[in-house]
Formats: sequence, C-alpha cells, structure tokens
Amino acid sequence: MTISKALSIELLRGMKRIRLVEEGIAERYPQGKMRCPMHLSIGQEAAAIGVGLALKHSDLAVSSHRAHAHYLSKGGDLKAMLAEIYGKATGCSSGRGGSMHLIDTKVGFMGSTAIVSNSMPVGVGLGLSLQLRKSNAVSTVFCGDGSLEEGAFYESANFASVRNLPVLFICENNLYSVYSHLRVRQPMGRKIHKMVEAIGVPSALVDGNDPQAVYEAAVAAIDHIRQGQGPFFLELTTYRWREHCGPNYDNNIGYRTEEEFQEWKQKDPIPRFEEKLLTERMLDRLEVKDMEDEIQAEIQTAFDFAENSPYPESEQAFQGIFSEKAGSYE
Ligand SMILES: Cc1ncc(C[n+]2csc(CCOP(=O)(O)OP(=O)(O)O)c2C)c(N)n1
Ligand SMILES: [Mg+2]
Repeated sequence: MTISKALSIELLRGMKRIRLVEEGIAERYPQGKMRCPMHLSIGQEAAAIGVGLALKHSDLAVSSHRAHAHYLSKGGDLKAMLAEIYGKATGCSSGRGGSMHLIDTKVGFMGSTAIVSNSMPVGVGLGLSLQLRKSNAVSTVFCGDGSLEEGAFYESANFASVRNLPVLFICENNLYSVYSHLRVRQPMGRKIHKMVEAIGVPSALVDGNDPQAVYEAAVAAIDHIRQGQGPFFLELTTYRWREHCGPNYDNNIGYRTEEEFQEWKQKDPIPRFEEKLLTERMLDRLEVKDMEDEIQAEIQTAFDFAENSPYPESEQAFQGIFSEKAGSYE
C-alpha cells in the first residue's frame, strides 16, 4: 500500500505530538502539581498513531492505565487531558480521575481504566451495542501484553468471536508487565497472536515501531471488521523507554538490561520515519522544525490552561459526569 504524503506527515506529526506532550509531563512531574500515578508510553508512539489515524471519530475506543497516546491519537482534547492530570475541574473526568481515567466521547474515546484487562469486556460490550444498532463502526480495545493474562480477556475474546462482533484488539507487546518479562509469565515459545487465533480471533503480528506498517495493518483489520467478518487482533511489538510508572528511567534496578534498552532505542520510531520522509522529499528540515514549534506552542497553551484552571468544588465530588459533561456518542 502506498500512503499519501499528507497521511505520512500526519503520522510523523502525531508521533512527535505524543512524544512532546509526554516529555512535557515528565519534565514538570517533579513539581508535584500532577498528583496522580503516571504511565508514559514514550517509545511506543507509532503503535497508537498508526491505529488512531486508521479509525474514524465515529469508531469507539477504550484503553488502560497507559492511555495518553491512545486518547490523543483518537482525537481526544489535549487541554482536557492535561487539566485532568492536574486534577482540575476542566479536566475530561472533571478532575476526579487523573491520568488513568481519560474520556472524550465526542471523538469516540469511551474511557480508560486502571484495572488491567478491565476495559476488555467494556470494549466488547461496545462492539455488541454497535452490532445491535446495525452500525458499521468498530470498537477498539487498546491493551498491553500483560492484560492477556487476565481471565477477562479470554471471556471477552471468546464472546467477540462467537457473536462475530466488530471489535479490534490492539495489543502493544512491550515485553513487560511492570518488572516481569514475558519469559517468566508465559510458556516458552508462545506467540501471543497465535494463541489468540487459537481462541477464534484472526490476528497479525506487526512491527509496532513502524507507523506506516501499523497504519496499513489497522486499515486491513478494520476493513475485515466492517465487512462483517468479526473481531481482529493486532499484536504490535514495541518497547517502553521510561519506568513502568513515573517520569524516570529505571534500567538500573535490574529487571532489564541497559543493552536491551539501547537496542530498542535504536528502533526509535520517530527519527526512523522522519528520515524516510526527508529522503523521499515529502518535507524538508525547516518544515520539520516548524512542525515541532507549532506542536510545542499548542502544548504550552494546554499546560497553561491546566495550571490556570480551578480545582473542582468539594460538593461536586459525587455528581455524575457522564451526561452533563462528556455527552453521548449517539
Ligand atoms: C487487575 C490488576 N492487576 C494488577 C494491576 C497492577 N498493574 C498495573 S499495570 C500492570 C502491568 C500491565 O502490563 P501490560 O498490560 O503489559 O501493560 P504495560 O504496562 O506494559 O503498558 C499491572 C500488573 C492492576 N492495575 N490491575
Ligand atoms: Mg506490557
């Protein structure tokens, strides 16, 4: 598949935007104003944007604890995300959820939750709802390799398969669940996408650090689903650069080696793709610089918005937010 110049540039811009937002968070986190746990996906940007650009706003998505990139790739509002992380009333969950509870139903991002695998049945339920409404939209479940080790995944994937539901499972396999490598969690030689096929959901394995490969695989999977052929599972190989939770690096604590980290850093999705676009003369260095300046200006405005927004009033603490704030996706 050849993708257009405009789309190639959007893939690059999307990756840079996610990276710069998360680096902005990491830089400011030690100030102590963001009082929630923080799971960054720096290094994993290609997976999120490749899928996000293949989806429409009318498609739905849910995610997990590491959701910033998914929310932004689906078109979620950056100001509302940062305000949420700062615990402000203008946040997308009215300041009560923090980094792990993002929602923007206007663009079909139906929520992220902190309980591993919790969003599986929610995403499959959304798929059932789409099917019952005879919609041709797709429900996307962003998840990690670790979330496939919960019973909820098997029940959900089985149900999606049996009912032929329009569900796209996107598994970012970054090798780790917190500090545990796959080799101590799953039998030797198991291939995640093959295991999922064995329970009835067709799958593909893709280089999750190649945004174009991810985009193309997502388009093919979405076509399969929109044609009424049921769920599809994409395993995207990638790597988290920073600590599991927090803004720092933690290669020194012994659960992974510096060599492994450096090996994956060489596979940084952003410079690799940028170089490709420069070589193919889709844009020049000056345009890349303009792109970065534009993104940085947007990010600064969003941080200012978050910092200057008010905290929620205590009497609002138990008021519902879904209907009054987030709206409905109908
Ligand atoms: C049910 C449940 N068990 C354990 C945890 C603690 N926990 C938070 S994130 C995580 C690892 C999840 O790994 P993975 O799904 O691969 O996502 P990644 O962090 O690598 O993005 C664990 C075990 C939790 N939040 N929920
Ligand atoms: Mg993982």
